[in-house]
Amino acid sequence: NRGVAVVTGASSGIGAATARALADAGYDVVLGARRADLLADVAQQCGGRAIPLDVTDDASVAAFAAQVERCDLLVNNAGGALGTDSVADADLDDWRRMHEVNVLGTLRVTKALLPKLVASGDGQVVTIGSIAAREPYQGGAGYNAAKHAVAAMTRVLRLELLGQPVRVCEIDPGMVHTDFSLVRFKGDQERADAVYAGVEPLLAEDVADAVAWVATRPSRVNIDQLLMLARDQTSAQ
Ligand code: NJP
Repeated sequence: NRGVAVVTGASSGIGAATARALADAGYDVVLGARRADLLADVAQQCGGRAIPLDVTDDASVAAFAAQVERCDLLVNNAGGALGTDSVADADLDDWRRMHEVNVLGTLRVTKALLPKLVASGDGQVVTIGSIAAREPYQGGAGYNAAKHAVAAMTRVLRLELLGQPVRVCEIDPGMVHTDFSLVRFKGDQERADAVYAGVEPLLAEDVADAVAWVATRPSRVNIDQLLMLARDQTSAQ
């Protein structure tokens, strides 16, 4: 047994696949997200424990963290994009939401579980960032900005923890076939499908495998950053 892994946004996509992969790798998995039905299904698939979590809500994060007695691995996965605004047409509500979920959500959960990660004696934080943090693309300024902030916070966290028994990694996926684009385009399936035109996207399981690989390196190894693209994807898609 490798201890307890906490996965945020575990109700679908990369988070759900990661919960399953970490259970297969020998972790007891704690799953958090808002959609309770989906979360319960995934928890059942991986023999894990589902706890309601809204990473944008201080009280929800506090209640979640209070129910996690031990944490050896935190996977900050909850996140996503909203809208396709140019800077000139930016929808401030979409921007606020993207920053709340991706940036402040990651901050809230990490801050709440950090004492338990240190107490683990071999704690790890794996944050799911994005290619958007490396190659900004047109039409996604708000999401690009949010994931840049996540990347900066993650790298500073690693520096803050030097000398303490906690490793910190960011995995930056490119195109992955999940509900990400459907959420981004607010339910417009046609626009969501158009994103993948000409490129076979990664599967959620591909990213989950990477999380499990990072998590199971010997404790002397810190994989700082890992960029994963679909084979035919340009770096700015
Ligand atoms: O998308 P999706 P992915 N509190 O929509 C949860 C990044 N990424 O798996 O609360 C708590 O299937 C939501 O759960 P629920 C992306 O930015 C993706 O692709 O029940 N949880 C769901 O489980 C994100 O960081 C691509 O609605 C909240 C999960 O987040 C990560 O990958 C490319 C929440 C989203 O699952 C997983 O996204 C890339 C909240 N307030 C980066 N709000 C890609 N797919 O192409 C949402 O570069 N969630």
